[in-house]
Amino acid sequence: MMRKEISIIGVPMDLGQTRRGVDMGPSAIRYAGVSERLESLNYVVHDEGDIRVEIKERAQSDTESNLKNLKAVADGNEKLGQKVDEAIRSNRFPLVLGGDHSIAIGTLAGVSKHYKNLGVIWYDAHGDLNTAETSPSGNIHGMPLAVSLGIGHPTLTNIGGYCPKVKPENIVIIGARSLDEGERILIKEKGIKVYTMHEVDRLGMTKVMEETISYLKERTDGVHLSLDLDGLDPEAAPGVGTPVAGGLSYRESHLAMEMLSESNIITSAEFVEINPILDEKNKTADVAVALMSSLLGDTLL
Ligand code: HAR
Ligand code: MN
Ligand code: MN
Ligand code: MN
Repeated sequence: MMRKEISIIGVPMDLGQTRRGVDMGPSAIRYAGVSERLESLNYVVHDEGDIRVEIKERAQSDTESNLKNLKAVADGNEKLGQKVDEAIRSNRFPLVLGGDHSIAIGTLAGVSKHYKNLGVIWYDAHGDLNTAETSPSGNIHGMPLAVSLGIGHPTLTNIGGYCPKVKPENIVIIGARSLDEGERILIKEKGIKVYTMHEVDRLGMTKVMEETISYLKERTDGVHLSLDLDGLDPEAAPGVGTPVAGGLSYRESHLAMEMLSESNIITSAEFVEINPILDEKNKTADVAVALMSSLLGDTLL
């Protein structure tokens, strides 16, 4: 069910990884005209501004694990969770602008308490299913999906005061093409549904989305879309910190958003990992806004 009012929540978070610039994502998306675009689709748009996030210079890493900037990432996500929760209570559709993907921890903390069986579509080149133990980097943006399953450091899994946020059978990953060993094991162990690029090539995006939608419709009472721009091919979305070749095209991504719009299953969304410093004339933010617009019912693209 699509709400008529939208809360835009910016999260200038760059502490879940090490490249500078992704904290400017919300600003770039606003500059690309997100509010105007959604207003033209007849939504009432409330831009709630940005969540306060600690600056990198003042953040500190965990002393007992490899988790970078642990406390500051947790604090930002705690605040985000509360803001998202408030938006839903006000009957608004939460549209969260990242920021690196660690912010999905907070978004899901806010969304998930409103649904018995929240579904999650993870549109991403990566699985983001690492833990401190399996992570090759210690970057928390490679961990949010595991954290939401209740797997990871308690400082992260307990954000929002409850754990877990999602069940493995309610998750669908789309676009994966860079999975670490520990992530593969977790996917198998938990039976998480994954459409890697291989499956997208084989089945085509139409079939992938038809299957995803009917799978989630059967078992969930709300679906969150977590869209990492690096799920798209670097040619379509160059402004990301961890680009991986061979990704989803601009057209495939629009088709996916349009099918989600028609299905009416999406109840919240976030668009993450846009790094304006690495971008080409705000191309990636422009793509993000075009995809948001398709997701929310624009049939012109
Ligand atoms: N899997 C790698 C890690 O854990 C890379 C994660 C890449 N980051 C993202 N997330 N952009 O999707 O470090
Ligand atoms: Mn990601
Ligand atoms: Mn990614
Ligand atoms: Mn179209």
